[in-house]
Parts: sequence; structure tokens; C-alpha cells
Amino acid sequence: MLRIDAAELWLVRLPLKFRFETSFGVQTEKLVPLLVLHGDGVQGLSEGTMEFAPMYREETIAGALHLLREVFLPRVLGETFANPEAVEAALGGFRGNRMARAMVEMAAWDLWARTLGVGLGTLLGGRKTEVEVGVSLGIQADEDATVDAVRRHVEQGYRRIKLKIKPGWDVQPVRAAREAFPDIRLTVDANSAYTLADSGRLAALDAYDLTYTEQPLAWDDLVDHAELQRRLRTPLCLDESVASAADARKGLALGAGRVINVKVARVGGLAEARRVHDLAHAFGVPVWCGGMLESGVGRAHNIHLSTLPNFTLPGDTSSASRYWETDVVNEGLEAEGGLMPVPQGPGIGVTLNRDFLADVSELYEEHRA
Ligand code: OSB
Ligand code: MG
Repeated sequence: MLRIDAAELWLVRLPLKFRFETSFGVQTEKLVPLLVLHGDGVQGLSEGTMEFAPMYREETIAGALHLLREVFLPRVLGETFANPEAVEAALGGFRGNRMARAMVEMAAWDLWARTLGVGLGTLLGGRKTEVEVGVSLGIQADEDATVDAVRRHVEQGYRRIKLKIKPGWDVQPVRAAREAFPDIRLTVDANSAYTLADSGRLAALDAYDLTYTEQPLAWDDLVDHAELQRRLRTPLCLDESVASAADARKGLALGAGRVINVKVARVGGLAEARRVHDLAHAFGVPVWCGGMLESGVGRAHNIHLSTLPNFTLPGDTSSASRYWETDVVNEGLEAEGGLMPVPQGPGIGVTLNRDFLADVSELYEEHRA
């Protein structure tokens, strides 16, 4: 049985080692909410991927902290569950706020896997011991800087390069990267910056042999993506607009995309992420595991999820040392030759660096039933 006795909530601010520019803004640091669930002497860890402001999707850190304190944690503290799916179900009646609910669900999976003494990936049904990874590169100052950044990461062995684009900065970086590297697996991500009126500009990208174009249109739209997909040769990959397996079913039935970026927290947790994975497989659609600049806790969850068989395209879970001077976990999460080893040991296979957390945290709370 899965018993939940107590919870810790942390908020840490980590300086990013690089400036990360997307169509929706520039990030130079990351605010990371962490949840630790305690039960029967075991700890389960999770990370929130919502941000300070609702720029990627609608959730915010302040909103998540409120819901965890006042609504979600009171539903699980002092309770005993048959399995993590029962924890998910305990929060299943609430609308939206999937990233906040995912914090509870993901920590419950880690707690459960550690209680059973098995790795999370194995518990989910995955069998890989390493997973293929690529890298997501922010918008650079110009074409030369783009080619330099691509070169550095190709040399490190990353198996796919993703370039962030926005209106006015799309064909230029893609043309430059493709001319310099004719054979690499190349993709772009617009984070919802375009509309159907831009379909000519997006169709111009068909000339550069992209594996997919990620989320060009509105974050909550599937219908226009289906119309756009009919106008393009390049497959569309859905990110923001898939918040559940039901969304994935509607998107694939409509023809809104031919690839799905699965982000655990965006869809409400590991059980729902696995349902999206299974649903896509039934449609013959490959998936890959996206990232949200996670600390070691979320990164470890992502790696374990990526061990499932239909994760056939390289994920965004690149080496932790790219992002942070010091991570919140004790273990390194480092790819070599584009392969990220699955952290060994029970659960997600990483442990909190509590001394570092105590130094840098902006918030620490303990909650009990
Ligand atoms: O759209 O995939 C995205 C980061 C923050 C918000 C949205 C996205 C991203 C990334 C970074 O692309 C992926 C990573 O390196 O973790
Ligand atoms: Mg994306």
C-alpha cells in the first residue's frame, strides 16, 4: 500500500548557464517548485514545471502552491492508496491545473517505486537502460551564432537539434543550420507564435528536411493545426495543445499532427503520459519526451518515462551540466554520444542535495494531515 504521511514543499531559484530565448520570452534563471512526499520512511520526489507567469500554458507557480497547500495535499495527506493511479484518481475530479496535480502524482510514483525497490522506468513498463537525446537551442543573435551553437552540440553527439523560431526569425536560422549540416536531424519549435495566415512562411520550411515543426499555432487549438498540416509536407508535432490523452486522440483523429511531444507534467502525470504514449502508438504516431528546463528531479522523471517503447525520437532531456552549475540532486545526469543513461536504483534514482537546497531555497514548508 502507498501511504502518504507528510509533504515538503520547496521553491528554489537556479541561474541558467545560458540565455534561453523562445517566441514567448527570455529566461536566464529557473524557479523550481519541488515536492517531497513521505510515507513509511520512504521519500518520493517531484518537480513542478509551471512558470512564474502563464507564458507556455496557463498554470503559474503561485497558483500551484495555493492549490497544493489548500486543495490537493489535504486530499492525500494521511491517506493510504492502492497504487499511484489511485492518487491520480483522488485528484481526478478537479479541472485543469494538470502540472500542479502532476506534482502529487509523480511524487507518488517515485514513492511507490522506491517502496517496491524498482526503477521507475521498469515499473512503468520501460526496458531501456539509456535513452536517445537531442537538444533544444534558444533563439540566437544571428545566423553565425546559430551555426556555432548547432556545431557545439552536434560535436557533443546530440541526436537531434531543435531550433526555436518566431515570426521574422524562422527560415534564416533553419537555412543556415541546414547548409552547414546537411545530414543532421533538425526540427523547429515556434511555441504557438504563428497563425494560419502565416502558412506560406511555414511552408517555406518544407525545403529544409525537418523531422517536424513543433507547435506553430495557438496553444489551445487543434483545428487550425489540422488545416495547416494539410498545407505542409513537414510533419507537425503537438506540444502545448495536448494536455491529456483525450486531447491526443482528438488531435490525431483530426490530423492536427503526426508526432507528439509528451511532457509528463503538461498532461497531468506519469499515468496520463503513458496513456498518451499508448494512444499515439495505436495511431502509428511516434512520441518523444519534451523538457521544461527541469532540475535533476524532473529530468530524472523524464528519462525514466522515455524508456517506454514508443519513445522512438530523441527527447529534449540533455545533460544537466548544460543548464546548471549546481543541480538540486546529488547524481549527475549526463549524456554521452547522445545517449542518456537511466539513473539506477529504486524510483527515479536520484537523491536531493539537501545542503544545497537549504542554501538556495526561497521557500520551505512541511505539511501533515
Ligand atoms: O516548448 O519545448 C518547449 C522550455 C520551456 C518551455 C517550453 C519548451 C522548452 C524547451 C526546452 O524547448 C527543453 C529543455 O531543454 O528542457
Ligand atoms: Mg515545445
